[in-house]
Amino acid sequence: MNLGILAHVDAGKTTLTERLLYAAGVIDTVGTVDAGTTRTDTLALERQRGITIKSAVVSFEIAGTTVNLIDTPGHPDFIAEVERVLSLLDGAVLVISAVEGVQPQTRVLMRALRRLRVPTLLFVNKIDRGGADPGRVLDAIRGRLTAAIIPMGTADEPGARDARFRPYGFDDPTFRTGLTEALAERNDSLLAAYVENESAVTDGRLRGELAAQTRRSSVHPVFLGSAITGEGVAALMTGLAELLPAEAGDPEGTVSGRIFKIDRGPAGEKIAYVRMFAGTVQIRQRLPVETTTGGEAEAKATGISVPERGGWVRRPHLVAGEIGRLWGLSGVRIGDTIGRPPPSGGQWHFAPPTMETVVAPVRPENDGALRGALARLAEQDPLINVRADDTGREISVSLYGEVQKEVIGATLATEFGIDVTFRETTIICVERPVGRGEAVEVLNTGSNPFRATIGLRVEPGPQDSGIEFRVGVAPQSMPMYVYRNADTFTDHMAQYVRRTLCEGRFGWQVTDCVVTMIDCSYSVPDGPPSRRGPLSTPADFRDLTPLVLMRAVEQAGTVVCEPMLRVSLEIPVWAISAVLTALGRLGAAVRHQSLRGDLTTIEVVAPAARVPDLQRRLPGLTGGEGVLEATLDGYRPVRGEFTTRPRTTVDPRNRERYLLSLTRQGARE
Ligand SMILES: Nc1nc2c(ncn2[C@@H]2O[C@H](COP(=O)(O)OP(=O)(O)OP(=O)(O)O)[C@@H](O)[C@H]2O)c(=O)[nH]1
Ligand SMILES: [Mg+2]
Repeated sequence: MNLGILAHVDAGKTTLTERLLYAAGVIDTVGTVDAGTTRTDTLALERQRGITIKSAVVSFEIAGTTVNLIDTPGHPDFIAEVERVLSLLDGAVLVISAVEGVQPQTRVLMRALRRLRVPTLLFVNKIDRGGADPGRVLDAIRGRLTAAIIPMGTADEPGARDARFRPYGFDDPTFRTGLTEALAERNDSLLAAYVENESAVTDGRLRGELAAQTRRSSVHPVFLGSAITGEGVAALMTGLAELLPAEAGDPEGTVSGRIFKIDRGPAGEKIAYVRMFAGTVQIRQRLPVETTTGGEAEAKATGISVPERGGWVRRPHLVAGEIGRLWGLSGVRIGDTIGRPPPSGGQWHFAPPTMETVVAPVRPENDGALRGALARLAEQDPLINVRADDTGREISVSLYGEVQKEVIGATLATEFGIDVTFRETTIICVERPVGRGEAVEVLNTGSNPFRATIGLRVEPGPQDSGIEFRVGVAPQSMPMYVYRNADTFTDHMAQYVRRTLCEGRFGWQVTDCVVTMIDCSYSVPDGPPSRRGPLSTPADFRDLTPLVLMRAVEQAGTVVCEPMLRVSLEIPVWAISAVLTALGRLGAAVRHQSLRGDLTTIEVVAPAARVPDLQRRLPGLTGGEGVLEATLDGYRPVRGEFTTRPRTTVDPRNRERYLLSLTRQGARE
């Protein structure tokens, strides 16, 4: 079972992981985050800061099932780490603090887990801490996360060091009735049996139905406890074994796996972490690899290891259902697939970074080394997206926030020996088409440098829909002899389109649009005169697409939109009026306000560009007591002036894009 532990920062994921390893007999002393001795926070930076930065895999056994647990970071700056593991999970535990309750990131994560239908148990942690209030937290879960929860017990003496978790028994009439009703709501035959004769519904049936509905992600059982004292952890473990699915997949099937993490070994060798969905990989076996940019290659694993009892052990093979480390796949990147593409994945689950910053070496002679080091970091975190401007002199990286920026700086200094400075942080905008645009380049005509006919139409799509690519031409007009079938041709065209739309009229990603292929033809030596000529190649379609598409985009026109953040502020009551005045000046709209004790929570939506300013002023306005948390709320057309982004020339992630932009320029001239 591949199990993710997810939560808002500091809810206790790493501490809970440590407890689970201890309870499973893998370790005999419990490490702590505060002393920097846990099994999953192994980076020096994680230990210094007491936060998780990278996802880590550890494994243990419960009741004969091997559990690969993935401890993830909760800080929103490291959401990319969660992004990559989401599509690998058989199940998840979402941890919620019994003191802080439902927090902004809790909602972001639960939304993604429910959208992907990942079977999820909730764990209300820290019942031992002063201020713990499980009743209020359960209400908040129902109100703000999901009403489909089944509390599996209650806490005695919450807020005291010896707080206890008391599981409900099936003989407890209140629990039994509540459970039966909740399950019957989603199962008509159970409902009929219940209405007919309540006492005829057996414990076995209820248990089976609870597991079935949890596995379908229709309901979420809630456990309570304390990762520090270990209370409630045994009950959670039983819940993991009984309620979450553990299906291995078919080891005899066609090989299918996804690479979700890249590390470097002590000698700089590349280590790829793969989740196998089907088939078996043998050491030194040739493996077909499909890259995220549409390329295909063959690779051979020269070494394999799997997690076992808190460490990693070497093995000659890796089978369906397992997570493993592969050595020897030198060309692979995160997101690449091995063998047949797995059923899910590929799409984004969370919002992309909204900021970027220019990085420069303190000593100019380190410039080359810095570029190399950033390329390495981008390999481990594709969302860092290293770009260079037109002149190739300035390098910038995309960012989720200030903490990530500090971590990048510290990593460059300690791992690569390069001191850097960060110049101004700016926001990353997007472009949306405002109208409809069409362009066609016809084969064998003067303006067309390539052997293909391509016609494309661009029109606005629904908000937050991303890029949708449709084909509006008949299969017989597609170059099947190179692309095997219509689906492969469509997939490749979609990739060319997506790549082109990385930079719109003003240099920003074009999004929320529908692109339709309205014309298509290719040339063949023995074709009719209009189509006669050397055989068209995929390169013709790849290189002509940006030319045609950019003309269609020009015609459609685009508007630059800036990221808006939903900001949650927790401030002392006495500071309300000063904070509201400051918010008004920032152009922030108040969405929600609530009071708890002498603290007020205010939720506002404000332009991302203004939030750092608010963050700087908050301590002054609240006597240092204010807390600010922000999540992306979408994009809005910029009012007034907007910035044009310099075009990419060198992007270590995607050299092809560079070549394409040259083709584009050359063709225009
Ligand atoms: N009292 C109490 N403190 C806890 C409990 N669980 C965790 N903590 C403390 O909460 C802090 C954060 O714990 P972590 O385990 O690092 O939390 P995390 O969710 O892994 O944090 P990130 O990975 O940085 O998002 C540490 O100081 C822990 O000692 C608990 O059950 N009770
Ligand atoms: Mg952690």
